[in-house]
Amino acid sequence: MSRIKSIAFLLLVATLALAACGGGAADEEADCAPNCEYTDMVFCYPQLGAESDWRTANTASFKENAGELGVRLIFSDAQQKQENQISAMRACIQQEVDVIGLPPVVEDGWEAVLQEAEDAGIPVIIVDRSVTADESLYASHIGSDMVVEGQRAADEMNRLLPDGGKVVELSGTTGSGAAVGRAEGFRMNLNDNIEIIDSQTGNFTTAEGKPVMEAFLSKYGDEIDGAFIHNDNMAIGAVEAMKAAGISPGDIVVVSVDGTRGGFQLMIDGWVQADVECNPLLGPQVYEMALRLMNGESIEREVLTNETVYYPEEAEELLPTRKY
Ligand code: GYE
Repeated sequence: MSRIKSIAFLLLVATLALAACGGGAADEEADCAPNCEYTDMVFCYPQLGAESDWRTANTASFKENAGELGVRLIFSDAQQKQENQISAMRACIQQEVDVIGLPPVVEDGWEAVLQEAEDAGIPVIIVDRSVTADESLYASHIGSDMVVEGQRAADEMNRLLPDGGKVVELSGTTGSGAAVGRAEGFRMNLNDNIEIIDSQTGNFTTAEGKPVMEAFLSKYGDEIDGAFIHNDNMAIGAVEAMKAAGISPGDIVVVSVDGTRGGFQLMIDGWVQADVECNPLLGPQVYEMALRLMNGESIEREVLTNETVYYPEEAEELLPTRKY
C-alpha cells in the first residue's frame, strides 16, 4: 500500500469507528438544531394496536396533536403483533424520520431494531409500556408506573375484602410491560388473607375478557369474592359474563384499571368498585421531548405519568368530564 493510500485507509477506519460509537443526543440532533420547530419534525409512531379504548385515546392524542402542532406523523397499527411493529420501525428508519416513539406490545426482543435506529442516528422514545432492552439503546421512557398501578389495585382489594377472600386475576397481554408490572405490584401489596386462585390473560380486549370470566365462573362458581382486571375493556367483557351467569353487581368485587368512560359507566352501574387511572393522553409531552432531542437538548430518562384512583361515588359527576 502506498503512503497516501494507507493514510486514506486509516482515515476511513477512524470515520467508521466514530460512526459505530453512535448514540447520545449530540449525534442524533437534526440539521435544523438548535432552532428546530414542530413543523420540521417527522415523527414515527408504530402503534401496537387498537385493542382497547385506552389505545384509541392514545392514538387520537398523537394524531390530533400532530395536526395542531404541524408535526408530520407517520402512523401505523401493528394489530398487537411485535413483528409488525418491528417492520414499521424499519420502514421509518429507511425513511430517515427524525424521532421514533415506540409503544412496545411486549417487553422483550427490541435490541436489534433499537440498535438499527441508533446506528441510523434516529432517537427512540419508549412510550407507555416498558422494554427490557438496555437503557443505552433508547433516549427515554415515558408512561405509567405499572407496578404502582398494581399496588394501588391491591390496596383497593384489601379495603374491599377486609376479612380476606378468594380473587381471580384477568391479566393483560402476556409479556407486556403493563401486565407484568400490574401483576407484580398487585402481589406486592395484597394482604395475606386474600388468595389469588387463578390468573388468565384476556389480552386487554373485551372479546377475550368475556370467555376468561365465563371459564372462571364455571370452574369456581360462588367461591370467587373478587376480581382484579387489568383494564376496563376486559372488565366490560367480564361483566357481560357475570350478568349471563345471574350474578348481581357487587357480588364479586371488581378492581379495574384505566379510568375510561366504559370503566366509569361500570362504576355507576355498581359492577366496579375502584378504577385505577392510567393516562393515555401522552401526545403533547412526547412531541415536546422529541423536539428537544432534535435540538440536541437532553431529556429525562424516565418520565412518569401522574395518576390517581377513581371511585363509584364520584363516577356520575366525573363521567361527562372524561376525555376517553
Ligand atoms: O391499560 C390497556 C391497553 O399499555 C397502559 O394497554 C397500556 C394498556 C392499557 O390496552 O387498556
